[in-house]
Amino acid sequence: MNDQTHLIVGPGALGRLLAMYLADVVPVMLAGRRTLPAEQTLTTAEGTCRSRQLAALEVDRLPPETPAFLHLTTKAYAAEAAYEAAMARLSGTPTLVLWQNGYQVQPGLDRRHPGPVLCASTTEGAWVKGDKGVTHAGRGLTYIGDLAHRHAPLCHELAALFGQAGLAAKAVDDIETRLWHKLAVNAAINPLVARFRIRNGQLRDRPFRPMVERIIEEVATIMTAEDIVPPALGWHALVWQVVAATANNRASMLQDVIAGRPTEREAILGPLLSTAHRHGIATPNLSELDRFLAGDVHPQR
Ligand code: KPL
Repeated sequence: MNDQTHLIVGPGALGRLLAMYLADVVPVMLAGRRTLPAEQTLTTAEGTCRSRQLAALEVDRLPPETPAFLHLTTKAYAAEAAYEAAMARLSGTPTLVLWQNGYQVQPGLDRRHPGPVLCASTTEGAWVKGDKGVTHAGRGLTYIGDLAHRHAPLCHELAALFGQAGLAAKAVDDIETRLWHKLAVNAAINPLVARFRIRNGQLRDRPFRPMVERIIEEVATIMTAEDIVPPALGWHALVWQVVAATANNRASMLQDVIAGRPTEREAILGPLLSTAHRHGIATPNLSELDRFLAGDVHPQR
């Protein structure tokens, strides 16, 4: 590892996607709880295939040299532990980049990390192909910003680097708002599709459509109380636009439920429910989905 290295901790679909693109322009190291084969294949969104050797190792075996950037690309619930494991190995303080969904990990690690902390919100679509590769399912856009509004040059540097590597990215000064917008979309789509085990597009049909509408109403009320700037389209149009654009997708939370993995319930619904509680807002629909995902309610139609 040298002082230009980008260390990516969390070798799931997003981590591997970033590694395969960034490795064209900077030294990259990919770390996880277990070792992946060094030879990784990227199937691009255009359908071409390319392979490369990546430095892939276990977090517990990371060398002490401090990378320039530490990208945390784990699921939200695994981020704190991954951060601790990586930082315990490094001798210095890298710039930390948080790629998690929701708005739970970001404020906590922003306070805790002694160096600069950037947040990324991406619409890149990817899935893993076993241990050996990643498919770039759909091209998206990544917004990069920092909650403290102190690191604009670093955000621009990183966005430019992603551009050189072939991934569209933009430095923004309102990343908090963008994270809340993504959280709102995730809250309106993910718990319902996970509960009813349906693809995103089926939310447009009965009996799901009115359920989505009720969730959007609750989310919009919470956002207004918290002074989150609404999307230019409005909350309803934003959600339905994403549903249409991802109609054929099995959302990440549905994939987690099917695979018996933990879900990002706490990172997505947690900030909404605690904000609602603080403002005295009733959230019967969000709360019921939260209880279902926590395992307290059995599925019913
Ligand atoms: O981000 C997503 C996810 O799957 O987590 C959505 C927008 C719901 C697309 O499937």
